[in-house]
Amino acid sequence: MNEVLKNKVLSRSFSVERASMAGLQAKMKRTIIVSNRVPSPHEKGATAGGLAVGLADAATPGSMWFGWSGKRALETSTKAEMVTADGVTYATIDLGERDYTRFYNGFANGALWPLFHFRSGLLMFSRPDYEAYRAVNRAFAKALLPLLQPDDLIWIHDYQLLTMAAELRELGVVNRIGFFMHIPFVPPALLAVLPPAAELLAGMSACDVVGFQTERDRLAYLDCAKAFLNVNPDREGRFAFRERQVQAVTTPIGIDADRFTELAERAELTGDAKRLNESLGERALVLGVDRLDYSKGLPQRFDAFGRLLYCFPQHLRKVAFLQIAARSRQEVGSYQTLRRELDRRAGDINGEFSDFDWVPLRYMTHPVKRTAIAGFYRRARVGLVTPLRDGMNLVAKEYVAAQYEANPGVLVLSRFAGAADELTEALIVNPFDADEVAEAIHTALTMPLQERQSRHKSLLAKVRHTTARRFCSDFLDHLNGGVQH
Ligand code: ADQ
Repeated sequence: MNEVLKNKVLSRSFSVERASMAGLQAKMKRTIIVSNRVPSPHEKGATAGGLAVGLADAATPGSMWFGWSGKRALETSTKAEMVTADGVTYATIDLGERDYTRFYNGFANGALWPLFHFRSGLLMFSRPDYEAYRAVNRAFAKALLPLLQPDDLIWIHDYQLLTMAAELRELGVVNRIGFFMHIPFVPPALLAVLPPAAELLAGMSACDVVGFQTERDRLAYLDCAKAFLNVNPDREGRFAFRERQVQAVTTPIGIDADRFTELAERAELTGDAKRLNESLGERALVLGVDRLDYSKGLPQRFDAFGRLLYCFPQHLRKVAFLQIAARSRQEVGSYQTLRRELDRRAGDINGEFSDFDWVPLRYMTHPVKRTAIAGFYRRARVGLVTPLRDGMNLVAKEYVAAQYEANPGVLVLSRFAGAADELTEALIVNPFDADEVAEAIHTALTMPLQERQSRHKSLLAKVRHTTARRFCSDFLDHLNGGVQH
């Protein structure tokens, strides 16, 4: 996974208003955030509105953020390096080169990522990779141990760290531990494909609270727990496991919507937005923004755009599709294949439909500044968010927050993104059906203003309700034992 992007996601996710969180923490205990990558305070300002803004809100004074520094060394470090900035302690360890390859590229991104995105055919399992995964989770636990205080709340994030809680328990840690799964969860029949399925579930279930993006994911986890751990969850999703009570909760992630709207407003005035405008002229913009990842359904999306041009020729020369697909995980083979596949399909579509003064599909893989992206969303008449499977998908929420309320664009959203559970006023599509997606783009391009406004109004209200701040406080309330799901 492109770790810089991932950090942005996490950073924004922890975007908790300082005042409110400070109050919360006074009532509660110190929060230790644990994630595979930790945003470095030195990266501040590196990208306008990205890490810089995210970091400011990521963790509140007094809290600690623990994880991998992003650096590779000869061996995985046993002791964390500490940096304090704005009252937040960043504690990081380096990963040994071999651990990085096997844990990160191997088991996390070569086995867990495809499986949890329902792509068992892409799963590459090897025992040495899995052993390295366990070893890195153990190394994280050991390096965190000396930093812990008795009352700390430990909040572990995502699929790279499924077994860390179990390692902490092994080391005698009795603090409350929470885990949040940012990506989807799979039903038992699919999890069974993974040889250490039961061990991974046991690892997660060493927590007090296990959180998911959607109710579907939470129920899938509970089904797996029943099937593999032989437990018996109650109606609230609580079950006893190894003398502890585990509770599964749904706490969907969000964005700081108001701040994103402001960013989009400011972005309109930038050179990037102006250049895009000049290049488009009067044409309607259809926009996709994703990491270059096979879960995002990019080849299918390109095909759908091709079908639009073929089936609805009234849009020829009147529309332009821009796909921003930031390169990620280039060391994993399936990502290299995807890149070649997209190059080919983009070439096919442009070869078929381009004119001497019009290129229908633009596709770029180099990084784009966050402000520029916000401005592009605002200019886009259609936001195309069509992953084949996605935990949530924050691009869908950012697109909604960036629109002009008086003249908003239309979101076309995959039913397999977690965001589709909330954002029901989008045009919901099956991304595997190119004709259905093409029809939805056509509907979006021809939708009357009043309908666009009314759909957008409902969507914006939802994006402003389920914010990053709410995500954090809901989860931490559960972890603090304050709220029952
Ligand atoms: P991701 O798979 O990375 O996150 P997503 O939620 O869409 O997916 O977040 C991507 C973020 O990166 C967005 O904030 C977007 O603006 C930004 N981004 C994308 N392309 C970019 C580019 N080219 N340049 C700069 N920024 C770019 C995982 C899960 C998701 C879940 C999140 C958070 O896969 O399902 O929503 O975590 O939980």
